Amino acid sequence: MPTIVTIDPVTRLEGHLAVDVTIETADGKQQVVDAFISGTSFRGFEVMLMDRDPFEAPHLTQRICGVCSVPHGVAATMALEKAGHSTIPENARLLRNLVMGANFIQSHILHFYHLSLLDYVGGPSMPPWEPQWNVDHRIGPDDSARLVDHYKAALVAVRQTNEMAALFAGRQPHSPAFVSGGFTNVPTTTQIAEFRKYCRLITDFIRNVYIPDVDFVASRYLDYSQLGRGYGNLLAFGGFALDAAGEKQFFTRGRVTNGAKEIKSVNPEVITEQVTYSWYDNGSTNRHPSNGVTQAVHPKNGAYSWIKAPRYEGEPYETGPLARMTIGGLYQKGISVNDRHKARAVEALTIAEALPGWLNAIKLGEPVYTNCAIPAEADAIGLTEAPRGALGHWMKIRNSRIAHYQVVTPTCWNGSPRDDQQKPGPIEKALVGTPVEDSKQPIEVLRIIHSFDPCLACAVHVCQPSTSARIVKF
Ligand code: NFE
Ligand code: MG
Repeated sequence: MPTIVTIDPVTRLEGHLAVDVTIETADGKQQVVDAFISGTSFRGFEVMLMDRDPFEAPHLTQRICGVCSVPHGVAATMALEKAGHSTIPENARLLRNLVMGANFIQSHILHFYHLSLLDYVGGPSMPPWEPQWNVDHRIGPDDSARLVDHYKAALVAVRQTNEMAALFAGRQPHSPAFVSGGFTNVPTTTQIAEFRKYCRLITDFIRNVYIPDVDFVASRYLDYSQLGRGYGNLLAFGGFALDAAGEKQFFTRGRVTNGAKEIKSVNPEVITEQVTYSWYDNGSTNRHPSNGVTQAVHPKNGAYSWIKAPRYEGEPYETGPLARMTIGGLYQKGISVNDRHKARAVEALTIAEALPGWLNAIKLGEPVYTNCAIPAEADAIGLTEAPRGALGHWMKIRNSRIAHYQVVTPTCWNGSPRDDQQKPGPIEKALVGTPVEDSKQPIEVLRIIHSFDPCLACAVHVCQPSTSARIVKF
């Protein structure tokens, strides 16, 4: 007899997510046979942007999130600069990369220590370590105590990465420095020297604490190198521009299908968002984002999420550090829970090691801004990478106002519900086949969901209020 277990909210992620998993017993073992991921809050930024001055797009879209605001600023300014046929100065490109690099690192450290580690390690008898499920924690008291210390050290590291980004960005999150045409801050020798100091501290932390901790936890949970694979489809738009036109990117654009070795090209024209199972008007399903519509319909028969279902040529794709590192040839092991954590840590180090080069390339006294005249009419697109994966902004300008704006975030890809063909989203698929020891405390489900680092809205951290999952049907 199948059991449907609901976890609502799934905590230790950004925003509001719920999951229903169907658990069945096969060969004497319980396992997940189906999963439904639901984004439970409506934000409506795309609607809010309508009829605004296009110049506001980087500032408003950064408010989508408190963790990944920087890439939204980058995507929106890229779109505006495409509209204005404007090429930003070298210094602006470098400053954007430096701020976005610090932003990625803070997100990755925060994710491992503050959002994921509690799935694997028992901590002191106090929040946020309690209340906690009584599950298979395979790490002994001494190692747990060390990891709890690192949890605290990681709070400092996260603060440092935010301070580091704010040196150039003015503040974090939601920087006013991201403007079409460049950057508002003129860097000084003091800022550069300070940023360099933070680089050293953070690189040390990633190399000597974060990566060893990821390896250590994985060594105790080796079965998670086989769990949570999903479709094996990986997608990256590419990010961190290496030239003025943004043609060359530090993280490359590409696509992998079904875990194959071949890196395929990406054609953004074949992306659509499907809404049969989302609380949006069915008439708007399967549209390219340049033509997409955000028309909320709630309640709606069969729908179960506020997330739309982005698809590439009709297929679901996982996006994020594992996709980027695999596509860039920087990580080539597998696709699993442990691989996602490791690829994220490898990416943090890769970025930390790139930062000094970008810092050294800044030319003091050279411009950070060039005028970018936005035309009265334009169709524009900004594709980049955010910590959680491929990010796209599609904009139409008419009569000098925003006439259309669609954002497809990484978690739309990863956390999407069924599409028009009933094909589950990547996290839903990754959950299927997962063995579950105790359906009242399905920690395995949380470990898989957290490995994707989902973000459904801005940061809300809540303690799991009850000690068991809610079983809603038998
Ligand atoms: Ni709110 Fe984000 C990232 C974007 S959402 S954290 O990374 O875009 O998936
Ligand atoms: Mg959208």
